[in-house]
Amino acid sequence: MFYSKEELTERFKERFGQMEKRDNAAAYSSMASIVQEFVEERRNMTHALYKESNEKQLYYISLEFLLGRMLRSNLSNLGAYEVASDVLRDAGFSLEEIEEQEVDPGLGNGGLGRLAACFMDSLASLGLPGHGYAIRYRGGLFTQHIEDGFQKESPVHWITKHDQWDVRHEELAVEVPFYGKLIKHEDGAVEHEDAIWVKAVPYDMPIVGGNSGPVNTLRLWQAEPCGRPLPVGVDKGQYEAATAEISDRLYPDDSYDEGKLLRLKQQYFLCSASLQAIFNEGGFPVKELPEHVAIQINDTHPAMAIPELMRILMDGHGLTWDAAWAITTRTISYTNHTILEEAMEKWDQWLLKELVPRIYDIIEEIDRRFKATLPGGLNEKERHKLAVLDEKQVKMAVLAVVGSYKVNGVASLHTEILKKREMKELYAIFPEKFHNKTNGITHRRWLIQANPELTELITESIGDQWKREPERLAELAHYGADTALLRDFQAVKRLKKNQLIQAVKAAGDNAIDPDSIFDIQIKRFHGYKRQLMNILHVRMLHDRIRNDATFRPHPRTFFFGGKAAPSYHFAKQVIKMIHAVAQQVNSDPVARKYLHVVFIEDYNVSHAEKLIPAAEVSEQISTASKEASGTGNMKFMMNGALTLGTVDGANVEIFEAIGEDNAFVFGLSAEQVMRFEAEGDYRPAEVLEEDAQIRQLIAELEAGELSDGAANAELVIRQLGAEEDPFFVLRDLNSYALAHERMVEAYGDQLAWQGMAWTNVAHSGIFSSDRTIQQYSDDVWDLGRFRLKV
Ligand code: 26V
Repeated sequence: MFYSKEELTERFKERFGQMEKRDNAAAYSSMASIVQEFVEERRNMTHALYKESNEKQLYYISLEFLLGRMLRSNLSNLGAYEVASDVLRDAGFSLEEIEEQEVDPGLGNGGLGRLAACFMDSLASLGLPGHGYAIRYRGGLFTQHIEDGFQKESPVHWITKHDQWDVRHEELAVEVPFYGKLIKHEDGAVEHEDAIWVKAVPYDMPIVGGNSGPVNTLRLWQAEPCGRPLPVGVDKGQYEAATAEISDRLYPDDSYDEGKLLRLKQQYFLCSASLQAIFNEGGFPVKELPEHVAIQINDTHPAMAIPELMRILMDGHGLTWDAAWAITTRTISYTNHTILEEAMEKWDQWLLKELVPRIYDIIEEIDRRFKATLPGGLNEKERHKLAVLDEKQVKMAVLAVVGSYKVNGVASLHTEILKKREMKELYAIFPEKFHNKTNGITHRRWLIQANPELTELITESIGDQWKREPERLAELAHYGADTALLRDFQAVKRLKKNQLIQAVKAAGDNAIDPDSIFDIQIKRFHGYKRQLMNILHVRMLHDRIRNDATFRPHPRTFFFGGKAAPSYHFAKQVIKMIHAVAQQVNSDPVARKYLHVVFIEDYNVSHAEKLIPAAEVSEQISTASKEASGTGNMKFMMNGALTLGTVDGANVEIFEAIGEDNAFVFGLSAEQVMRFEAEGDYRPAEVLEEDAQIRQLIAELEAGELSDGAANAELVIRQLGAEEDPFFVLRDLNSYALAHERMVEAYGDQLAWQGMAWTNVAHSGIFSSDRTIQQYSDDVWDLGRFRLKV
């Protein structure tokens, strides 16, 4: 149990009294440090409990953990939000206001990083011994500023501003070897000479779940110089700078081509430090590792955990190759998060060989042995697909599949595409490894914390057991025809819309109509996510309003938010285009009664927590087959927004759960897209020939109308034209517009609409990450449940 009101008041007064300035920042610091110390103690107790039990532990290794703010989440999971709120109120503060003092640590790009954070929450909430390993980047993802409609980036150093939730553990530091050369002895022993060592210092962050379960650990590694003598010729100053760089900043997700060396250093640094720490925890004979430890690698980014584990087992513990391989391939499992070719990691062989010679050496042997086991009769293409080393590159996805005991996709369509297409050859060899684990989101952060008003309404209807067992939200289905309840539900949405309006007002936009339909697309900017299609459609609506005095649709507000990777010029032009259209629409005296466009600058987890509860329409419009799962789609449905989307990723399972008539489905199917891609016979020009409205839109684009001057839309025009519209924007635009028409019509019958929204909430329980994590535990990790007795 957390402190009583009296205890907490006393503690708060004591800390706050010592503050120099008695403002919101001081109130935040005082409260946060009290909570931090409380959970840190629980974390230590949990650690002792795990050690004593000798039960299997899971380590989730990920280059990204997109946590969001901690104070609310920790208080809420401790069941202490109310008491903290009361104590602060008595002291003249509002908890909601002081929360805004907390820097949102952006240690992730998007879905993959946020998923890792949701998983941490679910592991702790289910009482499962699962811990995260990551890098303590000094700078998270860049801050986005909009200047004249263009995205500008600036670095953020969250750690300097951050009231620390993590604790440094110097005594648990390990050392990671880079460079140097290998000396191979006749008996097979390998020595690594003249290596340059980097110290990895862990900072441990407590992960508090709901349900008063154990407090797990997210360990963040910081790179520092270590005391070993440097090899001759290595300059001390340069060494120190290069060391600090390793944990300096998170890579944006398209910069695979830039600064490759540093990204590779980060990956090995994380893998090596984490594996060494796992062995240092110890408590079991090395050969029993798979019975005591499961390691999940989040995409291929930490795939070097495979050769690193081999290295430790062979060079450190003297195991033979076969013994080490048997252990490795029973310990490590891999999740794939994308089929986009450009995100499939490949490293130049020479780079690995130079930077991590022993690791390269082991990868070479993995490849050699694997190739030797391949059946005869494979054609050239198949052999390429099955090669770890291919055309002077190391293919991390092949390494990850070969070295893991389980491989999964993140939604059922995605897993099928992996099996039938992207990894077809590997699947033919290892059919038993492949499985699906549809993503989930923590309903604690995304419903209980972000939408307390809806939480209360749900609890009034079905009691609060659903908080522990979110699938019980299904009981809400019995009340779907209760008009009074649906009216209350509508009132909650209205309230959340007004709260959002207030937040956006603070950022300078005064013109949002609370009666308008809140239509939201928030996610990273990418061609396949098709923010372009959304904004082109807004422009089509604007044209119709101008040209047809009888067309006076229900007012709509279109919200956009998201960052484009700094070197992704196309995506940055789409951001510019959204601002250009916003400018036109919002300043048009007629159109602005019906349309309003808002761009949320520097979109992050905290913004998402305000936007999603206020949403009525959830835009999930990726080109079918491209979005591995999506998790925003789940957050929206759980908050009663209706999905307007393609049959892609987890949308498929959402539509299955709620029935297609409770969503607005449109566009090409994954199969159609893949067929077009295989045949190469999609011709955007044919779409233009048939559709005068789209033709006009393109003409406007070419004339520079949508972008303050043609030059700014050059890449967009090229993509839609010369580059043959690779994401099928023109092809799906018409069916997208029709889906919008169906949506607006449905909105006209508010009672029916609320019923549909209610159905979405009722069937969102299966998208809780508690379900996902339980499935991973049952099928992959085999963990036992714990309770912390305090
Ligand atoms: C790629 C790279 C390339 C090198 C530089 C750093 C970097 C960072 C990230 C990535 C790939 C990101 C892949 C990703 O975020 N996938 C998303 O994963 C979500 C969780 O499974 C899923 O819901 C989304 O559909 C999927 O796009």
